[in-house]
Amino acid sequence: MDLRQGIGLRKLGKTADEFQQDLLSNLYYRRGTTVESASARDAYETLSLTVRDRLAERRARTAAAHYASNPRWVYYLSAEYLLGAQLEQNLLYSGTGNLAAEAVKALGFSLEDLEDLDVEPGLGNGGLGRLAACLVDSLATRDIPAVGYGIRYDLGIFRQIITENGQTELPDDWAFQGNPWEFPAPDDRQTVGFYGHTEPVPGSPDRKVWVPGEIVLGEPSHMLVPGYGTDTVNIVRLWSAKASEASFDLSRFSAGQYAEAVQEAVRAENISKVLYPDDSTELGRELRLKQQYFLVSCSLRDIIRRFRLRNEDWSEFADKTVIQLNDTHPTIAIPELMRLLVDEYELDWSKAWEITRKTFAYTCHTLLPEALETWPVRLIEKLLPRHLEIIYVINMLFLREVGAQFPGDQDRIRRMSIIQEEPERRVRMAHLAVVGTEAVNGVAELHSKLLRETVLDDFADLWPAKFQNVTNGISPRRFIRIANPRLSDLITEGLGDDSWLRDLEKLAGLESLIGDASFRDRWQSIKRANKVALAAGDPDSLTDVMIKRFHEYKRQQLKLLHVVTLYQRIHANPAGDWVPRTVLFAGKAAPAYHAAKDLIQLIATVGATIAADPVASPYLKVVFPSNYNVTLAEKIIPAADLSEQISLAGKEASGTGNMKLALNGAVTIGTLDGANIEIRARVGEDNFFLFGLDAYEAAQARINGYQPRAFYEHDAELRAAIDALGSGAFGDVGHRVASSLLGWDEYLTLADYRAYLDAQAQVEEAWRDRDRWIRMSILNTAHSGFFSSDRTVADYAARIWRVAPVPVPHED
Ligand code: TH1
Repeated sequence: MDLRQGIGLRKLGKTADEFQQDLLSNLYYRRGTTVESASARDAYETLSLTVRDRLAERRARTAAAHYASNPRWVYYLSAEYLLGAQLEQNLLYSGTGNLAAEAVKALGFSLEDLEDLDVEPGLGNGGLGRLAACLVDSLATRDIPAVGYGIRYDLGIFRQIITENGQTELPDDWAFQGNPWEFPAPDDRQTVGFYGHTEPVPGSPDRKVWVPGEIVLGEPSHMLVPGYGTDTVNIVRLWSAKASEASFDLSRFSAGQYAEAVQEAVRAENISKVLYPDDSTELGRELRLKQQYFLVSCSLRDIIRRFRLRNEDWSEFADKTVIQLNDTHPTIAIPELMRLLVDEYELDWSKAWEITRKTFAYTCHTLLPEALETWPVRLIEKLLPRHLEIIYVINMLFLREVGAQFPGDQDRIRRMSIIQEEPERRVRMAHLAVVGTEAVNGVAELHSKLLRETVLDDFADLWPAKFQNVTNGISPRRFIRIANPRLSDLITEGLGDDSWLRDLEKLAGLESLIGDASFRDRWQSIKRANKVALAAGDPDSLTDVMIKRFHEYKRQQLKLLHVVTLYQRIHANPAGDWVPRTVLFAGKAAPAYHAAKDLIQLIATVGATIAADPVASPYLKVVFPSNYNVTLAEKIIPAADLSEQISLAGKEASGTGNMKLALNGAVTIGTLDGANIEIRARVGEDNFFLFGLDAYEAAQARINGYQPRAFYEHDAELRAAIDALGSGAFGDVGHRVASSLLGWDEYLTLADYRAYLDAQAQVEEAWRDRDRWIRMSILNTAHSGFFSSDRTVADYAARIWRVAPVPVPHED
């Protein structure tokens, strides 16, 4: 039998009876248990395998179609993936939700019970990791041959517990009970070198031999990434570090030195032990650089192995391969590909450089100076000696090009060099990423513009065509269909079918339903039902949501000042006609980011004070659920009325929570920052509460010598709020937060306070006119279609990757 003619599989069951039989067979043969003794865990594992089988069958057909067409591939390299829970998504994408519900019922369980056992792999920090997950979803949905490469951290982002003492972190051993969604592939393991030295190759001046001092194995496993409404199933391939046999020291073990015997093996396996819990901050630790090189080395070898399955000639490599770098974290891939091509495959430097530059593209996700990675030259020299040599050659040739374009402009050469000289010599990874790629993009219009005008201005002068914008997006399947089934059903009914889930601009059709009073009523009842389900506060109150990582630039402190002012106003006039509000905060702070952790603690303490206060608590409630993650976001977002997007303009590259909330009918209060600008342009100025300085005004305020005290002194309400925080009633944290605001206030919180409170007054006015509010809510959903990650992927495919879809033939 020719297995490539069709994939030669027995058909999986399509009816309820057949699905049931498949489930039973998995229960007996793969789980090794029986109906009588099946626990919920057994049922969960068995159901997951049964659903996975359906996707695996599509996967086999996808691989056959891809093999036959030998297409141009997209490889997405990312240190983080926040994939979210898998069961519900895979039920939806395989179309087996109803069959599954029936089948597990017969076993004595409900689907909801089993979904509660489905742990999300927390292999990322926030927006950057979740973006990677949305993009791989949309790549499959758009039938683009793609693999996402990442690291399989044993411990994901920490589990967070919030108390009045602030945030406590616990390890997240997410795969402790196993993970039914992944396929280990130990036979595709790779060998990764570190440390050591290089030796010249006589007669080949460009080549070197690298003799590593440490060897670590990379073992892959993959998870299936199905497309929605298509037969394509792509994969994400995640690498685990494993010690080689040689690293176990048998002689020490025999001598009773047990700890010493395994010490080298432990060191090797530590590489993929834990995700660094830092978001938008740089952390120059050796282990982090090891993780980056580990990901890159394993993935590039795998990419080359896959290329060579169907191709022989290196001159085709860049035509068949595009590698997208998700921020600078995988940028060491540029010198690594040069090393492989020049040292191992013996290509000329210039040929190798042409291939390398054409193969890579770079997405930058930030403007914050502290998030722009640089690595000490000494560290790279020690850990990756050959790569440093290659970086030096790349830099020399690059600076020669700059010198030719701008003769005598020494200052420009110093600014653009890949090597920073002062105060210590460091490698600027963003410069390396720009020099070694064909395209560079920011993640929202404003961000891409500021990249060209500020941090990368010299590069934009040199290569204007290289710089692009690709505005971020979100998966409508996960962030409305799965998160908000009630609203999704209403939309499907209103639009006549569910094709909007693959073509989100169709939501614009909701605008014509806005005049229908019963549609508006149902819209409102659904929002209320979602609030009841969330159970975070009075479902009739204004649910005011700020969910994101804690960072000073995002300005949770501004929201806190608003809460304190509301509290004080209610106290000053208990009989006033107050709009009841539930303010919901959720988010994690990096464990070493003390100012952010202070804010968490202060918010929790202020919240408890308000809850204990009989005057204010009927109108104002602060809730702070623990452990914000994708699963919790999916519960909060459908219940939100107001979306807080209040970063200092020019600091939030894009934001993606802003898109998820607008899509679910929350109205935004926000600054002219990141993708907020594009959201406002689409949903309309009347359906967005704008306030605050713009990015240019903010930069100018800093230059003009911003004085937070002046705002404090001139605004009695602001003064009262800060004084309350610093009064001692909230302990040392209150003092620290108040004095940091008055002392320096890096993110101009006080400058935007009054404008923010005025905008909040407009929010309350709109909320009191319930019909107006519902119309605003519907218009937000109706005009969020642009923010589908399917559109984002289409943009990358057309303008950066130049790839075409490869459809997978459908089989009934
Ligand atoms: C985030 C940005 O802060 C956010 O605005 C954007 O929407 C998101 O990326 C997706 O584009 C970033 N996350 C990180 C994480 C690290 C370093 C830099 C950034 S920027 C570790």
